[in-house]
Amino acid sequence: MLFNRGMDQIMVFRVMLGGLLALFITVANAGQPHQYKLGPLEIDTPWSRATPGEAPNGVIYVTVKNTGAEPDRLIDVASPAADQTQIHDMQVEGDVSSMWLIGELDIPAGQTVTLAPDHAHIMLVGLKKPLEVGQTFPLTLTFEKAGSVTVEVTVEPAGAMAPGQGS
Ligand SMILES: [Cu+2]
Repeated sequence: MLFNRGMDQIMVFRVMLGGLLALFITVANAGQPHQYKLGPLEIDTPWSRATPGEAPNGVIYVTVKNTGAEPDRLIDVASPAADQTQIHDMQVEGDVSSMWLIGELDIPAGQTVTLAPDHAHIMLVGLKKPLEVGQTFPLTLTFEKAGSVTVEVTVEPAGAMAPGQGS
């Protein structure tokens, strides 16, 4: 009996240790660059911005570098965070910014395409719940030639202009 109780305590200790370790890993990951490789494509640090409670839409930014000799094309984006996930381009003229849906985005050979504030972006239309700082959610990117990859998007503060500012 004493022996069994001792084992139980060891198990409890192990579970607690595991929990602490998981917490540490989560904190250590915040603000760190996340890089993914898909054939010749290098996908760098997908990030998003926190949204106020009522905001219907969110945004995702990411950098895609094509290290290959062939052009590729982003043809589909998907995320469980919203009803629809779309590729948008945008333009700023004076005080007026406008954005519109584009079906696909060219990733030319040997070039880096950056989705960033005031540029092309991925739009989360109809958020299922508000995006909170430090939270992560999945995004699946599908390219015409390289295929699909699911990446982790980290939510930065609402006004962030680059990833890693929220930590
Ligand atoms: Cu948009």
